[in-house]
Amino acid sequence: MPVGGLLPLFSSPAGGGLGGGLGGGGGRKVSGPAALRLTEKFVLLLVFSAFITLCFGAIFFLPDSSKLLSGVLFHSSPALQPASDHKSGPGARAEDAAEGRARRREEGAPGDPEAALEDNLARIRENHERALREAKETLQKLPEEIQRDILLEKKKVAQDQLRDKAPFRGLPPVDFVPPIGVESREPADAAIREKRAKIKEMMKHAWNNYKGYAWGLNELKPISKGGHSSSLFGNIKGATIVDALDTLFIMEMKNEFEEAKSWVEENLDFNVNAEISVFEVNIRFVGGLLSAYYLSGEEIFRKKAVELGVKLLPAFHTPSGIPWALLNMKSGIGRNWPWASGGSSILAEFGTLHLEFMHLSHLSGNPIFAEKVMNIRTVLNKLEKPQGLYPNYLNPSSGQWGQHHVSVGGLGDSFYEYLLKAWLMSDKTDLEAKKMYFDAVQAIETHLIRKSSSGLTYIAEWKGGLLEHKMGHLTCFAGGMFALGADGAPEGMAQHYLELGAEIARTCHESYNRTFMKLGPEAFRFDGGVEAIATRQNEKYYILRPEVMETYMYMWRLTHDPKYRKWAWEAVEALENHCRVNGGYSGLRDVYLLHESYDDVQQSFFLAETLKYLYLIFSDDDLLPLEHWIFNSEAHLLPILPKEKKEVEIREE
Ligand code: DMJ
Repeated sequence: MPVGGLLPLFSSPAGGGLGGGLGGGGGRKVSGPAALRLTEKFVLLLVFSAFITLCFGAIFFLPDSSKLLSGVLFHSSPALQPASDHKSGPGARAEDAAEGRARRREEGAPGDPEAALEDNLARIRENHERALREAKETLQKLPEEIQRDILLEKKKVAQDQLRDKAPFRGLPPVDFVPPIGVESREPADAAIREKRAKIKEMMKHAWNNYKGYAWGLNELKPISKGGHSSSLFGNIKGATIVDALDTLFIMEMKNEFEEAKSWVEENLDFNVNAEISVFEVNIRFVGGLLSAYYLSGEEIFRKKAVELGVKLLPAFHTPSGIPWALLNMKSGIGRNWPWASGGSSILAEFGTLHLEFMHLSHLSGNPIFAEKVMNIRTVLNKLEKPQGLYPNYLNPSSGQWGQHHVSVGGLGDSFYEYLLKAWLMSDKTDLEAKKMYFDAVQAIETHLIRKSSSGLTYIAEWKGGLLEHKMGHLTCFAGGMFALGADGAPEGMAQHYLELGAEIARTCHESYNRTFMKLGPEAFRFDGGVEAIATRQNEKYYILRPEVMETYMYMWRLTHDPKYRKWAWEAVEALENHCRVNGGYSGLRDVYLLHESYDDVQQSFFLAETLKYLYLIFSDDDLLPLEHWIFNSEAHLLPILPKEKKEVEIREE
């Protein structure tokens, strides 16, 4: 159908004006110049809208221009180069920069601004052409056809919804498998015993204050002594309770665990009319409930986990099956963060559902959860990856990448973690996940990992081919990840990955050590003459994050190098000196200040992760052995599914 078919007013009986060209004659009678001006205005409006759409497209697909400069101007050197290769002294920085640029040109990629620009232009052209093609196709459709398409789409979504709901009339009985390594012996060494007891006391302080001032609410405000609610959970309540369950269990705080369980039984309600973050609710609530079930065998946790999993299914009702970031739990309507590149979903969000969803299928006997996350993988595997890297943004409607930003920190981090852990959790049978993980890590090493002038290894961020020499606190989890994956590394690479983990741990320790409070900033930089230091005011805060303790925990377990216990204890002292207040533990606004400026939030992940990892560092290895347990991204425990049990049981209807 030609465009004119949609615009009957274009043709005049005289065949003049725009109508002669577009309408092909025979159209409705036009009464005069005023009407003609109206049609002209309409056409102009259409053209103008198309133009604006294209401009917006260009903005979304162009890399951040301020970062173009930083990528070109700042030096970096490959992390694999030995530290001694790095010159010190005043001339070193400029030479390094020149070497860096030459090397990037040889590689023909990430740092070459011309190639990157060319690349970006080609991508913009391609995107514009696609947008134009799609617009033309839509314009060529009859209104009835468009309406039919909409109805079909609606029907498909409704069918999907029905299908997702249908099988959940009840849970099949399962035999609870007693958990391995949950009864902990007291450490033999008295000094270690004392330290572990201190960490348990910290947990009591955090829990009792939450209980006293914010019971049943999501988080505690330890300074103002009240509840703190975050929009991440909509109006689901009790984030701290669900997040803390397994820490209470392994610390043998039995009474507290029982009161938490009763709260879940009586109050945890998912019938809420509010928008939640699918990722956050999954890692904290689904993960926390699954973990509590696997540790205690209490049916209520399995029931609640599956009930919540079902509520999350409508998030996957997108054309590609890549889930929305945000979901209204009542209406089942999803959307993405408004700031995310052109309506994209976020890699670290949709990529951090796999472990929990595989267990939901395992515990419910229903394959639907596993199908949803396996489809994410299928979509990812079909896409071409720039330089082998995974961009942080993926559009759920087109199934195409958004902005080419890559990060092992915020927006990307736990996607990589879940690839590795999917393989481990499958009892090493999920070879696809293993391949995806090691391929991704190889690309990350080539394009993102660098060594500073003084020899600190760091993981930079990649924006449209250019590097930003900044590492987030979140990125510090990667030390533990590299070490955990070392065992399955390609031949001859195991030691290398263990060392890489150790180097990242050292860099993150430096980021703590170079502050006044001895707690790390949100992000630290390796440019403008600084190393492992935050230079921007809005990156100097510490919100009780766990990633550095997480890496120390894996490094301790895998190497038993005493420095990890020493570093962990430094952090305990810093938390006690600067974050502990009468009403619990608070985050800090600036870790470089001489006096505490509190943010007045006790994050639920402080109880779920930070204190749990610290406790494990001062426990024997037979408490939650790594051969039997996987920690989800919120440090919740999921057992490895033994080979013979890994198949999802399909329930007879
Ligand atoms: C936690 O909620 C999880 O570890 C998540 O994967 C990243 N951010 C926080 C802690 O910093």
